[in-house]
Amino acid sequence: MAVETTLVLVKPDGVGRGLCGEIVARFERRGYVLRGARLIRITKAVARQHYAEHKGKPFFADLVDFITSGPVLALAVAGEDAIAGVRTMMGATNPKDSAPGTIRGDYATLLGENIVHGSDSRASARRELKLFFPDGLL
Ligand code: IDP
Ligand code: MG
Repeated sequence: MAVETTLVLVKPDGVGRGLCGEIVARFERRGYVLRGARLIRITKAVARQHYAEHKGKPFFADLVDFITSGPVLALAVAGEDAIAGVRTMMGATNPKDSAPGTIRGDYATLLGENIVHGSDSRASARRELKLFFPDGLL
C-alpha cells in the first residue's frame, strides 16, 4: 500500500463526446485527488514517445494518428494504489470485454476508441507523467 500518482488521458473521443467532467467526477468520487490537469493537443513526436512500447505493432500508426486527432485531457491522479485502482475503473482494453460500471464498459464499444488511457506500472507512470507535465506537479 502506497500513495501513487498515475497519468490518465481522456482521449480525443472522450473529449469530443463531452465526457471529461463525468470521468474526472468518477475519480474524485472514488477518493483520488487531482494533482494536475491540462487540455492539450499533443504532437506526433510526443504521441510516439508516449506509446513507445507499441512501436512496431501493426496498429502503432493508427494509435498515433488517433491520439493526435484532437485535444486530450491529461490528468495526474493521486491516491492509495492509484495506478492499479485507476486501471480497474477504466475496464479492459477492448470495450467488448469491459465490465459495465467501468469507464470503457459504460461509454465505449471500439478498441481503437476506448476513451481513456491509464499508466500500467510505476515505471510507466513516472515516464508518462514527465511527458505530459514536464514542469512537474504541484
Ligand atoms: P491500455 O490502453 O489498456 O493500456 P494497451 O495494450 O497499452 O492498452 O494499448 C494502447 C491502446 O492501443 C489501447 O487503449 C487501444 O486503444 C489500442 N490498441 C491496443 N491493442 C490494439 C489492437 O490490437 N488493435 C488496435 N488498437 C489496439
Ligand atoms: Mg497501455
